[in-house]
Amino acid sequence: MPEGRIVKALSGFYYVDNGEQVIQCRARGLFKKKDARVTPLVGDWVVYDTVSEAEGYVMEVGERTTELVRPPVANVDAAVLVFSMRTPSFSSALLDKFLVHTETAGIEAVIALSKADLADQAELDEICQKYRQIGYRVIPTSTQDKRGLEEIRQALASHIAVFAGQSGVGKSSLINALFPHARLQTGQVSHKLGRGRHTTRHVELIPLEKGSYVADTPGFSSLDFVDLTELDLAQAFREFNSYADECKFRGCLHLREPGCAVQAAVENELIDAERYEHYKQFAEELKEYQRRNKPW
Ligand SMILES: Nc1nc2c(ncn2[C@@H]2O[C@H](COP(=O)(O)OP(=O)(O)OP(=O)(O)O)[C@@H](O)[C@H]2O)c(=O)[nH]1
Ligand SMILES: [Mg+2]
Ligand SMILES: [Zn+2]
Repeated sequence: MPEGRIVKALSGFYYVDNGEQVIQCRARGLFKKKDARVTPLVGDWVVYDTVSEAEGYVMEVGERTTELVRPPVANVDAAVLVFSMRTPSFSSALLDKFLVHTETAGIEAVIALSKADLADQAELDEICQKYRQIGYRVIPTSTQDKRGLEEIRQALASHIAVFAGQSGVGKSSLINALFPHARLQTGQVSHKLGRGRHTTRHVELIPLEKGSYVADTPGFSSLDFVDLTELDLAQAFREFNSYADECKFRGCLHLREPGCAVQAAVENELIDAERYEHYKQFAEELKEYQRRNKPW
C-alpha cells in the first residue's frame, strides 16, 4: 500500500502528500481497535489505501520521532516559539511554559521575538540576554524592517519546524515574510482586547525545499501539562540540571528540600529568579492537574 505524510487535517479529512500529489483521506475506525490513543496528526507518516485517484483511507500511522499536543503535530524537529513584544504583549510565563513542552518533547526551540519594530532596544536586549544565557537561540524579528528573517531562515534549513505561539503574535505573517509562496491568511489584532482573532484555524505543513517543511498553527493561550511527571518538569528547566547533581537528595524537586543546590543557585543569582518562580508555579499547576485527574 502507498505511503505519505499528512500535511493537513481538517473536518475529519487527512490530506496525505505522497511526494507527487495530495490524497484526501478519511481514517478508518481501525485506530480504535489497535491503540485508542493514536489519532493521526499532521506530520505523521501513514500508510493509506486508495479508493479513487485522489481519495483514500489512512490505514496505519508510523512511529513518531516527536509529538506535541498543543499545537497537535508529529515528527517536527524544531519549534519556532513566536512571542510578540506588543499586541499581544510579551509573556515570559507563557514562554517558559512552552519551553517545558519543547524540552520534554525533545524538540529544539528557537525563540522569535516578533514585532521587534514596536519595542525598545533595551527591552529586546534584556529578554535576549536572559534566554541566551540559558542556551536558547533568540532572534528578534520584524516583518516591517525585516530584521531576523535571514537568521530564522538559516535556523530552519533542513528541518521540519512548527511555528507556535498566541493568536495575533504574527506566526502566519512571519512565515509569509520568510517564504512568500506560503501566502497564508493573516488577521488584525483586536485593539480593544489586545488579542488576536484566531485567524489560522488548522495546522498545515508547507513544503520548502529539499524535504524541509514549516507548520503554521492556530494560536493558543493556555497549555496543560499532560503526561508529565514532577521530575520531567524540573528537568525541563535546563539551567537547573548542572546544579541538580549537587542536591543532597536524589530526585530533588528543588522546592522545599534541604541541601538543594538549585535553590542555593537562585539565592546566589546564578539562576534567574523569575524562571524559578515560574517553575514553582508550574509545579503547583501540575499537582493540581494530577489531583483532578486521579483515576479514583
Ligand atoms: N508591527 C508589526 N506588526 C506585525 C508584525 N508581524 C505581524 N504583525 C501584525 O500582527 C497581526 C497578526 O498577525 P498574524 O500573522 O495573523 O498572527 P498569527 O500569529 O498568525 O495569529 P493566529 O493565526 O490568530 O494565531 C497582523 O495585523 C500583522 O500585520 C511585525 O513584525 N511588526
Ligand atoms: Mg495565523
Ligand atoms: Zn534540588
